[in-house]
Amino acid sequence: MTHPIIFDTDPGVDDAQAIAIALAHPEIELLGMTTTYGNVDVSTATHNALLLAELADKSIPVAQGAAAPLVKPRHPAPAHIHGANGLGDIELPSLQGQAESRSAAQFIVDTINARPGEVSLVAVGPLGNLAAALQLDPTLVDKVKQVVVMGGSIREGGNVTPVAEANIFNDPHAAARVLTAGWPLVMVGLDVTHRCVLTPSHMARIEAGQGKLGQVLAGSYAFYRAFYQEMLGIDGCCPHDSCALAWLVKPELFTTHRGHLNVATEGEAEGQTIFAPENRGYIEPRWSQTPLADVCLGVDGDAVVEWITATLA
Ligand SMILES: [Ca+2]
Repeated sequence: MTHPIIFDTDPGVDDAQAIAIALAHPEIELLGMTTTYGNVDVSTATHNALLLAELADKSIPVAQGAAAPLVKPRHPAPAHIHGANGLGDIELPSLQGQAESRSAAQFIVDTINARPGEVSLVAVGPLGNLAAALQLDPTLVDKVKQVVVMGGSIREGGNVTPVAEANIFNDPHAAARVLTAGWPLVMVGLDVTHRCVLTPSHMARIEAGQGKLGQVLAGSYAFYRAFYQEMLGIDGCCPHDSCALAWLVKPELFTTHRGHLNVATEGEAEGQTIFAPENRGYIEPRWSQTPLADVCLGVDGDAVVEWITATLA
């Protein structure tokens, strides 16, 4: 089965690897990329998305989107994790192509409406573009095939606050709209991405298999790896964004639970994702009133990392 997708992204080191997978995997048809601020400014995200496709000798439409959160002020981009250029501050080749004139949200609306019921939205950055697309065309909830979100955390705790994962924290108001919109949605969060560790030997296989793109992936990985070593004490990286594509193509490697999602938009728990399992009663019904969604809570991490590596080797 082939999966036509729109990839919504803020590249970003782990985004870059996921983009390489979306470009390479025979069962993924990459219809376009939409960009957002997050790991980098949106103009840098757009530049990197275009460049990564060029390095793979592919011509893929890229539409630029959100430059800032819907409501809250923007935090500075995390240059200590992804580098100021989003790709580990390695020297990058020059770019030939340019972005679409359409906005990311309009691109999402047009692309899904052109093939109703067929297109999956895979979102691996802050969720402003998906929120904006929903506002432009609320009927997307019935026309998208599925929405796969890399973001959030249920049991694992957060990575930018004690309870919040970065993509959700970056725009909790957008995330609240997207995660409760009532479209078919699966959340691939830290509960599973932290169980996947891509080691230097996996990366060596990827570098060898990806030509010019492999050099960029390997160079940026080296920078990202230093951060992981310092912060988490592991020799390797969690390939967060690639896990969303692993779910798309190999859902059998994950355990999902169905229930209701809510997002804390303000206060100490800002950006926390709250999961109420289906049919579970609580002292008040308020956590169980949002539409049902699926969340990944378990994964065969070794198999996911092997899938990533084999796709790119
Ligand atoms: Ca990302």
